Amino acid sequence: MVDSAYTLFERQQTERGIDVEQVKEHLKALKIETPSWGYGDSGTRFKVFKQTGIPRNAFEKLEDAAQVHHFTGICPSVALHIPWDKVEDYAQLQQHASHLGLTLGAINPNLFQEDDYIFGSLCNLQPAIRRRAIDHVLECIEVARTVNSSIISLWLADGTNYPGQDSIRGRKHRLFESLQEIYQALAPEMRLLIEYKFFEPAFYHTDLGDWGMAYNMALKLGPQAEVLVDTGHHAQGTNVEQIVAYLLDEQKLGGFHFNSRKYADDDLIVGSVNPYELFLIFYQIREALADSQDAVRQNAANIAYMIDQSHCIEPKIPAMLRSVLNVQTYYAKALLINLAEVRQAQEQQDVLAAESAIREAFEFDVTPLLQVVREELGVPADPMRAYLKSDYGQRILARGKGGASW
Ligand code: PSV
Ligand code: MN
Ligand code: MN
Repeated sequence: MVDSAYTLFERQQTERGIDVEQVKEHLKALKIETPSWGYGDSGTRFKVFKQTGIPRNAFEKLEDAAQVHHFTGICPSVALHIPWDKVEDYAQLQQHASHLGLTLGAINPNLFQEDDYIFGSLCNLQPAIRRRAIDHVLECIEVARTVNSSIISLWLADGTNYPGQDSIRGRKHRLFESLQEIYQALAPEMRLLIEYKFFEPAFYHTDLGDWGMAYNMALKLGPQAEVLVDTGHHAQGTNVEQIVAYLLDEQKLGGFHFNSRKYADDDLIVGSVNPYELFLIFYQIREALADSQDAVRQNAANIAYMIDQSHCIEPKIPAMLRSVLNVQTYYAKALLINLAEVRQAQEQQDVLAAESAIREAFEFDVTPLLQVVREELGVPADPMRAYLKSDYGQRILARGKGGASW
């Protein structure tokens, strides 16, 4: 059944001029990092919902993440958030990860949950508070060294709520100074990913409010600093794929935090609200992977794909599986875009043909392709069904209620 569906798919795509073997190689190379905080209890600012079976510590979060990797084969690393995942001995945590077949990925310093940070962290007017924030990031760089991670992923809650509350330019200068000290502490193989968000928790102005501000900081800091695009962090109607294309062209796209949004930073399952946007983001990446400039191709090949979602009404592991499978699906569809056909239509300024060449790829059913790729990766053809049939979800209920939050 799978075979005949795949044979048909392969023939159909080959006739369209798509190299299916190459598509499969790209799909096998895709790695998506899942966030430790996606396995903990979470909620909204109104309520944290406690589920039964939630990991009680960072070690158990890794055990849940290992399930996602076990059933998909494409999630070998886990992002940590410090101090949410604070442990006595990070080398021991790394060993635990390695026993589970995982590595530890991006280290996310937390600069938003201390009373001291009420008026900001790296941008704070008070030198002592900036010092505290910088020291925390430096500590995270040490954690990264210990666990062999090469990514520090920085998001700031810094901003103001009222005009005049603080000097916007003054804060910009303080931010750059703080970042410079952090940048200098990076090991040569490390990358500093700078994440932006246009609002929340600050509502009047945010110190890193958009990609331009993050880009400006990254550019001035140097080649080890890049921009992180969290898909939920944009105003309604923003053309996120244009930002992706622009950053790729400047070789400053560090990574993604995938999620879906409807109104604000909702952190819904990626691909659940606007799958076409996700597909169009991958179209830009796909095009960059085939660029004539080495540097652009290299940037496209080194993007850190990460999920940033804290599911509050969904069961955690299936929600993470759904997210990963959605990313894989829309990447697969983007790989079916015939770039030569698009280029030809562009040269002829045939708007409808160009749009059609993009949309056509989106409309194919990639299930047979993904089933074959998964078979070749040695994972179940239907990871969600296989996980639900396993007894893992039942077994973890013994952990009881009251696990770790975020
Ligand atoms: C902030 O909204 C954010 O996207 C940052 O990446 C944080 O580290 C993360 O969410 C926390 O969930
Ligand atoms: Mn994020
Ligand atoms: Mn966010």
